[in-house]
Amino acid sequence: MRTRITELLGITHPVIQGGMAWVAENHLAAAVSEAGGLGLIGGANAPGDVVRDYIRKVKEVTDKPFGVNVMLMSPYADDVAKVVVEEGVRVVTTGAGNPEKYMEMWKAAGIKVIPVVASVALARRMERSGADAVVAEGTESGGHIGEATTMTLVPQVADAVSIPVIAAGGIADGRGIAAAFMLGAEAVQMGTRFLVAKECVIHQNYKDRVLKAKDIDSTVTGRSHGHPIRCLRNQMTREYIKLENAGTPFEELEYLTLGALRKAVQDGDVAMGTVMAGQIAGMVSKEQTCKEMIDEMMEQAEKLLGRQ
Ligand code: TUI
Repeated sequence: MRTRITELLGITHPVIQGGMAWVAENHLAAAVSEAGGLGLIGGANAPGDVVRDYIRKVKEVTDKPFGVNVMLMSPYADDVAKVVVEEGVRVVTTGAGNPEKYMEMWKAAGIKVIPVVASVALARRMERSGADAVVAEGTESGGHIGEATTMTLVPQVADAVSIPVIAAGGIADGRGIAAAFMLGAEAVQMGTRFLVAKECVIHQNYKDRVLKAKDIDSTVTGRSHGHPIRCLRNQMTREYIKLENAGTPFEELEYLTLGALRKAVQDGDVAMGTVMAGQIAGMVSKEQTCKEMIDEMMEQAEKLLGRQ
Protein backbone atom coordinates (compact mmCIF):
# COMPACT_ATOMS: atom_id res chain seq x y z
CA MET A 1 0.00 0.00 0.00
CA ARG A 2 1.69 3.18 -1.16
CA THR A 3 0.98 6.54 0.47
CA ARG A 4 2.84 9.83 0.91
CA ILE A 5 4.23 8.35 4.13
CA THR A 6 5.67 5.20 2.56
CA GLU A 7 7.24 7.44 -0.10
CA LEU A 8 8.56 9.98 2.43
CA LEU A 9 10.15 7.33 4.63
CA GLY A 10 11.10 4.74 2.01
CA ILE A 11 9.19 1.95 3.76
CA THR A 12 7.09 -0.90 2.35
CA HIS A 13 4.12 -0.80 4.73
CA PRO A 14 2.46 2.32 6.23
CA VAL A 15 3.09 1.06 9.77
CA ILE A 16 5.22 2.88 12.35
CA GLN A 17 6.11 1.38 15.71
CA GLY A 18 5.59 3.74 18.64
CA GLY A 19 8.78 4.95 20.35
CA MET A 20 7.78 3.44 23.67
CA ALA A 21 9.83 4.47 26.71
CA TRP A 22 12.05 1.62 28.07
CA VAL A 23 10.51 -0.75 25.51
CA ALA A 24 11.48 0.49 22.07
CA GLU A 25 15.17 -0.39 22.01
CA ASN A 26 17.34 -1.70 19.20
CA HIS A 27 15.87 -5.22 18.87
CA LEU A 28 12.26 -4.11 18.43
CA ALA A 29 13.09 -1.16 16.16
CA ALA A 30 15.28 -3.31 13.91
CA ALA A 31 12.64 -6.06 13.66
CA VAL A 32 9.86 -3.65 12.66
CA SER A 33 12.08 -1.98 10.06
CA GLU A 34 13.20 -5.36 8.69
CA ALA A 35 9.51 -6.32 8.38
CA GLY A 36 8.92 -3.29 6.12
CA GLY A 37 7.51 -0.82 8.66
CA LEU A 38 9.34 1.99 10.41
CA GLY A 39 10.98 0.91 13.66
CA LEU A 40 11.60 3.61 16.25
CA ILE A 41 14.06 3.78 19.09
CA GLY A 42 12.39 5.42 22.10
CA GLY A 43 14.73 8.07 23.52
CA ALA A 44 12.54 8.29 26.65
CA ASN A 45 14.55 9.51 29.66
CA ALA A 46 17.80 7.94 28.44
CA PRO A 47 21.05 9.94 28.14
CA GLY A 48 22.32 10.70 24.64
CA ASP A 49 25.03 8.06 24.67
CA VAL A 50 22.56 5.28 25.47
CA VAL A 51 20.46 6.35 22.48
CA ARG A 52 23.64 6.56 20.36
CA ASP A 53 24.44 2.98 21.26
CA TYR A 54 20.91 1.82 20.26
CA ILE A 55 21.21 3.67 16.94
CA ARG A 56 24.53 1.97 16.13
CA LYS A 57 23.12 -1.44 17.09
CA VAL A 58 20.14 -1.03 14.76
CA LYS A 59 22.47 -0.02 11.92
CA GLU A 60 24.55 -3.17 12.52
CA VAL A 61 21.58 -5.44 11.76
CA THR A 62 19.50 -3.59 9.18
CA ASP A 63 20.00 -1.14 6.37
CA LYS A 64 16.27 -0.37 6.26
CA PRO A 65 14.99 3.06 7.39
CA PHE A 66 14.38 3.53 11.11
CA GLY A 67 13.88 6.52 13.38
CA VAL A 68 14.28 7.87 16.91
CA ASN A 69 11.55 9.29 19.15
CA VAL A 70 12.73 12.25 21.20
CA MET A 71 10.71 12.52 24.42
CA LEU A 72 10.65 16.26 25.00
CA MET A 73 10.04 16.09 28.76
CA SER A 74 13.29 14.17 29.21
CA PRO A 75 16.12 15.99 31.01
CA TYR A 76 18.33 14.66 28.19
CA ALA A 77 16.16 15.93 25.31
CA ASP A 78 18.78 18.51 24.18
CA ASP A 79 21.45 15.84 24.27
CA VAL A 80 19.40 13.27 22.31
CA ALA A 81 18.37 15.97 19.81
CA LYS A 82 22.08 16.44 18.95
CA VAL A 83 22.89 12.72 18.94
CA VAL A 84 20.34 12.03 16.19
CA VAL A 85 22.09 14.60 14.00
CA GLU A 86 25.59 13.28 14.79
CA GLU A 87 24.55 9.69 14.05
CA GLY A 88 22.86 10.54 10.74
CA VAL A 89 19.39 9.38 11.79
CA ARG A 90 16.95 9.99 8.90
CA VAL A 91 13.64 10.18 10.79
CA VAL A 92 12.78 11.78 14.13
CA THR A 93 9.43 11.73 15.90
CA THR A 94 8.80 13.74 19.06
CA GLY A 95 6.42 13.31 21.98
CA ALA A 96 5.14 15.04 25.08
CA GLY A 97 5.85 18.61 23.95
CA ASN A 98 6.60 21.11 21.22
CA PRO A 99 9.83 20.39 19.28
CA GLU A 100 10.11 23.83 17.59
CA LYS A 101 13.46 24.70 19.12
CA TYR A 102 15.12 21.71 17.41
CA MET A 103 13.37 22.00 14.06
CA GLU A 104 15.96 24.19 12.31
CA MET A 105 18.87 21.94 13.35
CA TRP A 106 17.04 18.78 12.27
CA LYS A 107 15.83 20.19 8.96
CA ALA A 108 19.35 21.46 8.17
CA ALA A 109 20.59 17.89 8.72
CA GLY A 110 18.01 16.58 6.24
CA ILE A 111 16.07 14.73 8.93
CA LYS A 112 12.39 13.96 8.31
CA VAL A 113 10.62 15.40 11.36
CA ILE A 114 7.32 13.94 12.52
CA PRO A 115 5.95 15.46 15.76
CA VAL A 116 3.32 13.54 17.70
CA VAL A 117 0.39 15.87 18.40
CA ALA A 118 -2.78 15.56 20.44
CA SER A 119 -4.51 18.69 19.07
CA VAL A 120 -5.29 20.48 15.82
CA ALA A 121 -3.55 23.64 17.10
CA LEU A 122 -0.21 21.89 17.58
CA ALA A 123 -0.57 20.07 14.23
CA ARG A 124 -1.01 23.41 12.45
CA ARG A 125 1.90 24.94 14.30
CA MET A 126 4.13 21.98 13.43
CA GLU A 127 3.25 22.28 9.74
CA ARG A 128 4.20 25.97 9.81
CA SER A 129 7.51 25.07 11.52
CA GLY A 130 8.43 22.70 8.70
CA ALA A 131 7.30 19.27 9.96
CA ASP A 132 7.18 16.63 7.20
CA ALA A 133 4.16 14.84 8.70
CA VAL A 134 2.38 14.58 12.04
CA VAL A 135 1.22 11.68 14.17
CA ALA A 136 -2.28 12.46 15.47
CA GLU A 137 -2.41 10.47 18.69
CA GLY A 138 -5.75 9.78 20.36
CA THR A 139 -6.36 9.32 24.06
CA GLU A 140 -6.80 5.55 23.56
CA SER A 141 -2.99 5.30 23.45
CA GLY A 142 -0.79 4.02 26.23
CA GLY A 143 1.58 6.32 28.11
CA HIS A 144 1.38 10.11 28.08
CA ILE A 145 -1.89 11.12 26.42
CA GLY A 146 -4.04 14.01 25.30
CA GLU A 147 -7.84 14.31 25.59
CA ALA A 148 -9.24 13.82 22.07
CA THR A 149 -10.06 10.37 20.75
CA THR A 150 -8.46 8.98 17.60
CA MET A 151 -11.87 8.97 15.88
CA THR A 152 -12.31 12.72 16.45
CA LEU A 153 -8.70 13.90 16.23
CA VAL A 154 -7.52 12.25 13.01
CA PRO A 155 -10.13 13.72 10.60
CA GLN A 156 -9.84 17.17 12.20
CA VAL A 157 -6.05 17.16 11.89
CA ALA A 158 -6.30 15.78 8.33
CA ASP A 159 -8.61 18.69 7.43
CA ALA A 160 -6.35 21.25 9.11
CA VAL A 161 -2.98 20.43 7.54
CA SER A 162 -1.66 19.57 4.07
CA ILE A 163 1.22 17.38 5.27
CA PRO A 164 0.40 13.67 5.67
CA VAL A 165 -1.19 12.46 8.91
CA ILE A 166 -0.34 9.25 10.75
CA ALA A 167 -3.05 7.94 13.10
CA ALA A 168 -2.24 6.51 16.53
CA GLY A 169 -4.26 5.31 19.49
CA GLY A 170 -6.45 2.23 19.61
CA ILE A 171 -5.11 0.60 16.45
CA ALA A 172 -3.90 -3.00 16.60
CA ASP A 173 -5.23 -4.86 13.57
CA GLY A 174 -6.17 -4.47 9.91
CA ARG A 175 -9.62 -3.12 10.80
CA GLY A 176 -8.01 -0.31 12.78
CA ILE A 177 -5.64 0.48 9.92
CA ALA A 178 -8.51 0.53 7.39
CA ALA A 179 -10.58 2.76 9.71
CA ALA A 180 -7.64 5.16 10.16
CA PHE A 181 -7.30 5.44 6.38
CA MET A 182 -11.02 6.20 6.08
CA LEU A 183 -10.48 9.05 8.58
CA GLY A 184 -7.79 10.57 6.35
CA ALA A 185 -4.61 9.00 7.72
CA GLU A 186 -1.87 7.79 5.36
CA ALA A 187 -0.18 5.51 7.89
CA VAL A 188 -0.65 4.27 11.43
CA GLN A 189 1.57 4.22 14.50
CA MET A 190 1.09 1.32 16.88
CA GLY A 191 2.60 0.57 20.26
CA THR A 192 0.49 -1.84 22.29
CA ARG A 193 0.46 -4.69 19.77
CA PHE A 194 4.25 -4.55 19.42
CA LEU A 195 4.63 -4.95 23.21
CA VAL A 196 4.00 -8.67 22.75
CA ALA A 197 6.18 -9.10 19.64
CA LYS A 198 8.69 -11.94 19.92
CA GLU A 199 11.50 -9.45 19.28
CA CYS A 200 10.31 -7.15 22.07
CA VAL A 201 12.66 -7.76 24.98
CA ILE A 202 10.46 -6.62 27.89
CA HIS A 203 9.83 -8.94 30.86
CA GLN A 204 7.41 -11.81 30.13
CA ASN A 205 5.19 -10.71 33.07
CA TYR A 206 4.55 -7.41 31.20
CA LYS A 207 3.63 -9.29 28.03
CA ASP A 208 1.36 -11.68 29.95
CA ARG A 209 -0.42 -8.74 31.60
CA VAL A 210 -1.11 -7.23 28.15
CA LEU A 211 -2.15 -10.60 26.69
CA LYS A 212 -4.70 -11.18 29.45
CA ALA A 213 -5.98 -7.58 29.57
CA LYS A 214 -9.69 -7.02 28.99
CA ASP A 215 -11.34 -4.10 27.18
CA ILE A 216 -11.75 -1.91 30.28
CA ASP A 217 -8.48 -2.77 32.02
CA SER A 218 -6.65 0.51 31.39
CA THR A 219 -6.84 3.56 33.59
CA VAL A 220 -5.28 7.03 33.65
CA THR A 221 -3.07 8.31 36.44
CA GLY A 222 -1.93 11.88 36.88
CA ARG A 223 -4.87 13.74 35.32
CA SER A 224 -5.13 16.08 38.31
CA HIS A 225 -1.59 17.41 37.92
CA GLY A 226 -1.57 17.59 34.12
CA HIS A 227 0.54 14.49 33.38
CA PRO A 228 -2.03 11.91 32.32
CA ILE A 229 -0.52 8.47 31.77
CA ARG A 230 -2.57 5.51 30.51
CA CYS A 231 -1.56 2.17 31.95
CA LEU A 232 -3.13 -1.12 32.97
CA ARG A 233 -4.84 -1.22 36.36
CA ASN A 234 -2.85 -2.74 39.22
CA GLN A 235 -1.96 -2.16 42.86
CA MET A 236 0.17 0.86 41.90
CA THR A 237 -2.63 2.60 39.95
CA ARG A 238 -5.15 1.92 42.75
CA GLU A 239 -2.84 3.45 45.36
CA TYR A 240 -1.89 6.33 43.06
CA ILE A 241 -5.47 7.25 42.19
CA LYS A 242 -6.52 7.04 45.88
CA LEU A 243 -3.74 9.47 46.83
CA GLU A 244 -4.48 11.69 43.82
CA ASN A 245 -8.16 11.93 44.82
CA ALA A 246 -7.07 12.85 48.35
CA GLY A 247 -5.16 15.83 46.91
CA THR A 248 -1.64 14.48 47.47
CA PRO A 249 0.97 16.90 46.02
CA PHE A 250 2.54 15.97 42.68
CA GLU A 251 6.04 15.55 44.15
CA GLU A 252 4.85 12.80 46.51
CA LEU A 253 2.98 11.03 43.74
CA GLU A 254 6.02 11.25 41.55
CA TYR A 255 7.96 9.51 44.29
CA LEU A 256 5.49 6.60 44.10
CA THR A 257 5.99 6.22 40.36
CA LEU A 258 9.69 7.00 40.22
CA GLY A 259 11.30 4.26 38.18
CA ALA A 260 7.97 2.43 38.08
CA LEU A 261 8.00 1.88 34.32
CA ARG A 262 11.48 0.37 34.48
CA LYS A 263 10.30 -1.83 37.36
CA ALA A 264 7.55 -3.29 35.16
CA VAL A 265 9.55 -3.51 31.92
CA GLN A 266 12.79 -4.93 33.30
CA ASP A 267 11.97 -6.54 36.68
CA GLY A 268 8.52 -7.78 35.66
CA ASP A 269 6.88 -6.17 38.71
CA VAL A 270 3.41 -5.76 37.23
CA ALA A 271 1.83 -5.07 40.64
CA MET A 272 3.80 -1.98 41.68
CA GLY A 273 5.31 -1.07 38.31
CA THR A 274 3.69 1.07 35.60
CA VAL A 275 2.34 -1.19 32.84
CA MET A 276 1.82 1.39 30.10
CA ALA A 277 -0.51 0.12 27.37
CA GLY A 278 -3.35 1.45 25.27
CA GLN A 279 -7.07 0.70 25.48
CA ILE A 280 -6.71 -1.81 22.65
CA ALA A 281 -4.70 -4.15 24.92
CA GLY A 282 -7.92 -6.15 25.37
CA MET A 283 -7.69 -7.20 21.71
CA VAL A 284 -3.98 -8.07 21.76
CA SER A 285 -3.97 -11.79 22.39
CA LYS A 286 -1.08 -13.47 20.59
CA GLU A 287 2.68 -13.30 20.55
CA GLN A 288 4.07 -13.18 17.01
CA THR A 289 7.12 -11.89 15.22
CA CYS A 290 6.89 -8.30 13.98
CA LYS A 291 6.80 -9.61 10.42
CA GLU A 292 3.88 -11.93 11.19
CA MET A 293 2.00 -9.05 12.82
CA ILE A 294 2.59 -6.58 10.01
CA ASP A 295 1.87 -9.07 7.19
CA GLU A 296 -1.35 -10.20 8.88
CA MET A 297 -2.57 -6.65 9.53
CA MET A 298 -1.72 -5.36 6.07
CA GLU A 299 -3.46 -8.28 4.37
CA GLN A 300 -6.61 -7.60 6.40
CA ALA A 301 -6.46 -3.83 5.84
CA GLU A 302 -5.90 -4.14 2.09
CA LYS A 303 -8.83 -6.53 1.77
CA LEU A 304 -11.11 -4.16 3.70
CA LEU A 305 -9.98 -1.18 1.66
CA GLY A 306 -10.55 -3.08 -1.58
CA ARG A 307 -6.92 -2.78 -2.65
CA GLN A 308 -6.23 -6.47 -3.14
O1 TUI B 1 4.82 11.07 24.33
C1 TUI B 1 3.92 10.29 24.19
N1 TUI B 1 3.76 9.22 25.00
C2 TUI B 1 4.57 8.91 26.05
S1 TUI B 1 5.98 9.70 26.52
C3 TUI B 1 6.17 8.66 27.79
S2 TUI B 1 7.51 8.76 28.91
C4 TUI B 1 7.06 9.89 30.07
N2 TUI B 1 7.70 9.81 31.22
C5 TUI B 1 7.45 10.68 32.19
C6 TUI B 1 6.51 11.67 32.04
C7 TUI B 1 5.84 11.76 30.88
C8 TUI B 1 6.12 10.85 29.86
C9 TUI B 1 5.18 7.74 27.80
N3 TUI B 1 4.31 7.89 26.83
N4 TUI B 1 3.01 10.45 23.21
C10 TUI B 1 3.01 11.59 22.36
C11 TUI B 1 2.14 12.65 22.90
N5 TUI B 1 2.47 13.89 22.90
N6 TUI B 1 0.95 12.45 23.48
C12 TUI B 1 0.50 13.70 23.82
C13 TUI B 1 1.47 14.59 23.46
C14 TUI B 1 1.49 16.01 23.62
C15 TUI B 1 0.73 16.61 24.59
C16 TUI B 1 0.78 18.00 24.74
C17 TUI B 1 2.29 16.77 22.78
C18 TUI B 1 2.34 18.14 22.93
C19 TUI B 1 1.58 18.73 23.90
O2 TUI B 1 1.58 20.09 24.06
C20 TUI B 1 2.74 20.79 23.68
C21 TUI B 1 2.51 22.23 23.66
O3 TUI B 1 3.47 22.94 23.98
O4 TUI B 1 1.40 22.65 23.30
